[in-house]
Amino acid sequence: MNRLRLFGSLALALAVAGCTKPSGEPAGATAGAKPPAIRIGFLVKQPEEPWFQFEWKGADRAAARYGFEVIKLGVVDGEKTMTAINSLAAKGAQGFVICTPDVRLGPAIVAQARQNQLKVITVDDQFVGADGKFMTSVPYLGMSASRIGESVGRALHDEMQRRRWPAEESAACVVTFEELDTARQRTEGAIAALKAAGFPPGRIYKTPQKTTDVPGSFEAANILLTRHPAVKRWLICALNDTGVLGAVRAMEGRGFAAGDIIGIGINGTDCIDELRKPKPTGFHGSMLVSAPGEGFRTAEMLYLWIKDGTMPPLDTRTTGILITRENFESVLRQEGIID
Ligand code: FCA
Repeated sequence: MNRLRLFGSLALALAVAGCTKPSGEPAGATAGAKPPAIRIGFLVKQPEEPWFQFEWKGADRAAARYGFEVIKLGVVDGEKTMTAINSLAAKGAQGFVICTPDVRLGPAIVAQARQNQLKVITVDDQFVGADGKFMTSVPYLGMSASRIGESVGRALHDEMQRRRWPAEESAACVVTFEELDTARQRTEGAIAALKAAGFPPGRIYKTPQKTTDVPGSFEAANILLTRHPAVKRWLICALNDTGVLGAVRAMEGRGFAAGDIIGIGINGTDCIDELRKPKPTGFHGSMLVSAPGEGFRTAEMLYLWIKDGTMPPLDTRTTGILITRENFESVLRQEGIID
């Protein structure tokens, strides 16, 4: 099956407005002169996270297909981001795709890009302007966060019913990171679907993670477990796989058996080792979205924008499918995520 099939079949260009100024000007080409080689940056906030490594893989595939160069850089904070943009310009790049370490850096990133005549596409985390609103003039590709979150909530409830858990002994641990919109939309979606399925709203507990890594969600879940010692069985959701993994580890640390935990993540890329463990853990599954597909598509859009002046759609959303221990190997293989 075609590698980028999930992405291809599920990606949906929602809105293309024609009125917006591109965030960079076309690289100048003098009549008769050979056009400069196309070189783009692909900047990500958490280069250690498999999700972003798979996005890079997808960008590399686009580069191999079209014959351009990708410079991959981790940008863990604002300072690194600004340095990276300057270094891309110095290397002769004409644009970059970015998942920013902080969405509020949007205006500064756009200004720096303009100064260096670089085009910008955002992936995953949409820029927020000084007015607190999304910067919808910068092309964005990311998850249909609410819908994916709702699918998580429904899948949690289905699995709980399959296991015949009594609602009065169960609760939902929702590890949140609400300062990031896509994260908030995902966890709110999960909560809404749980409520719609009939899960008692008073047994849905949010707990904020300070950092979006395993230690951050481990700590958040531990605080919740201390507050609710009477709960016997837990559902878990979070912004991504990593958020759920930390909470699963916290529950294991408190003696909960795998059968008394149902954790469902988002990404599908950061739980592969977990799903491969010979014995099932409380990490039940994940909503897989194609990271290579997102990397390929954004790099391709940027390349065509630079080469032909084709303005990318301003808002493209992707959706996902549930993977569990039963189907993950075959689905991830089809996606080109594992060999
Ligand atoms: C955010 C998260 C990542 C991934 C991405 C699509 O950037 O931090 O793990 O879910 O959205």
